[in-house]
Parts: sequence; C-alpha cells; structure tokens
Amino acid sequence: MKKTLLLTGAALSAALLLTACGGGTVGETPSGDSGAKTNNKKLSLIPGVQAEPFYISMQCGAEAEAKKAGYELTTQAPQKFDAAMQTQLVNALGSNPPAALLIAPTDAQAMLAPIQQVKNRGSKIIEVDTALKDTSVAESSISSDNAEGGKLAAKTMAELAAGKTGSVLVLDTIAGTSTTNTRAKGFEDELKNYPNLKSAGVQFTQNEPDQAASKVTAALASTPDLIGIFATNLNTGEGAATGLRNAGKIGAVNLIGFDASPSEIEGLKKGEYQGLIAQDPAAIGQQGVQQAIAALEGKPVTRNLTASLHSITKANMDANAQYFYKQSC
Ligand code: T6T
Repeated sequence: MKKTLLLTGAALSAALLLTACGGGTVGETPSGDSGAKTNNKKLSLIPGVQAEPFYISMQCGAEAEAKKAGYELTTQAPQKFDAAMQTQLVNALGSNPPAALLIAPTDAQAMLAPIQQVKNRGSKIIEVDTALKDTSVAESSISSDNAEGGKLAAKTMAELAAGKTGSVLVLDTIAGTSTTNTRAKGFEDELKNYPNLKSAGVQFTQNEPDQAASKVTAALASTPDLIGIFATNLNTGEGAATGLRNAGKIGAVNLIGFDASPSEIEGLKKGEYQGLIAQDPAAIGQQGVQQAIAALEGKPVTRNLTASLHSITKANMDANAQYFYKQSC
C-alpha cells in the first residue's frame, strides 16, 4: 500500500523537495509491508537545509546505517535554513509520524513546539548537529564539540598571526543556531588568551554568503588592522572568501573556516582559507540512526554523543581527504 502525504501550496511543495541522496515519500511503506503498523520501521530525517554538503554527508551516513539495520529512512529538507520552513516539514509529518524523527533544529527555541508535537504523537526524537535549548525533548543528541571547534579555530588563528598584533572578526550565522553560536563563543573565549589579538566582535550573516561578503567589506573599511576572520560555517566562509577576494585581501587577512565543503576545500587549495575545521557529518547521521533504533528497540541510549573534529590546512589536506564533505552519496 502506498500513502502519499497531501501538501497544500506550491511553496510548500517546493520546500519539500527530496534532497540529493534521498528517496521515498513520507508515509510511504516499504514494498511488501502492509500499512500503518510498518511505521515502526520508518525513520525521518529533517536536516537544516537542502542540497548542502554538510547535510548531504549526514544523510549518506544515516541512509547507509538505516539500510544495514533494515529500517527505511526518508529525508526532507527545507529550501532555506529557516525555522518557519522547517516547521512546515515537521508539521507535514502529520498524525501518523515516523517511529523516530532525526532532526537538526534550525532554531533552539522556535522549533520546540513543532518537535514536541511530533514527540507527543509517539515518535522518538533524535537531534543531529543542532539542538533545542530544552534538553527534555530528545532521546539523544549527536553533535561536534562546537565550543572546542571554536577554540581550535582561535588557536590556529593565533599560530598564523605568530605574535603580530591586530583585530579578528567572527562571522556567525543566525542567533538561535546552537552549533555556530557555540563555535563563536568558544572562539571569543579562547581569543582572550592571546593579547596580540583583539576581538572585532561577532557579526550575524543569516547564513547567507552575500551577507557574509558585505560584512567583510564593511569590516575591512572600519577596522584597518583586521588580520583574521573566523567563519563559523560553510556559507559564512564562502561569503567571507568572496569579500576578501573582492577587496584584494586574500592571504593578507587570515581566514579560518568551519566545515569542509568542496568549495571550501578548493578555497583552501587556492590559499583563500588558511585553515578549516572539518566535522564528521556522516558519523553524526550514522550515530543518529543507531540511537534512534536503540530507543525504538528498548536498548540503552546515550543522551549526548560527540563527533570528531579535524583541523585541516593546505599542508595536511591530502591525509584528511576522508573528511571532505560529499555532494552526493
Ligand atoms: O556547520 C554546519 C552545521 O554544523 C551547522 O549547524 C549549520 O551549518 C552547517 O550546516 C554548514 O553550512
């Protein structure tokens, strides 16, 4: 039997596009199964945004693990990293939700009510990457140690400055994004240990590369001693590189990015970035599925799991190729 979710409005249909490696439709049962009771083998993954290498890599890890365990994983991602769009997808799970929902909440507060509703309808909730402020909702949360990632970025920045004095800007995404906000704070905290490096503050980019590029243009004008930028994720890094390129400041201002998308790796090769902090999104997806299944099968569940981080430079990039993010599975 095949049930297809009814969606209203062209915008919603567009937002519900299945992402690169995904297949299937919410509510669809595996062939050979017979209806609603098979929901206990259904897992849903709702990442932060569609067609983005971090989440594609996460999806690849989750799909492989689900397949191995005999579960069906369906992925639907919002068009933008946006709580309202993600809420539509969560609400669209309807009154017969999957056995477990793996979700990267785009806002630590705004996503609470819709996710809680899915939980109230019987789904186990697993947070992958980002998390809600309210720690009582999820069975398990799998994420990088983002505070440590921020610190690692600041240490790298200090090494690159090699005692030179100057200001350092942090580009965060959106207030309420648990991961990047924590990276920015970790970076700022660690920066205090280097008296030669002065904080030029934290700027929000709404996770838009264009906004990140404009913030860099403005910072170069207002802060003549700017010697470094920490970009807390993929889009901010890509935008920051554009801003530096436009100003002819590539290499003159050190850029440390987070993540390891194909375009960031290309940028590292070209000398646009001096360092990247790569996550292991495939492991986050894989462990998310493992925890979901453990919760469903009454096995022990680990409340918090930390995925590894890897500091990648031009010099060590070949040895770290396994951490480069994927565009497809
Ligand atoms: O950095 C990742 C993720 O960890 C973060 O929560 C949001 O941005 C990314 O998806 C990269 O764009």
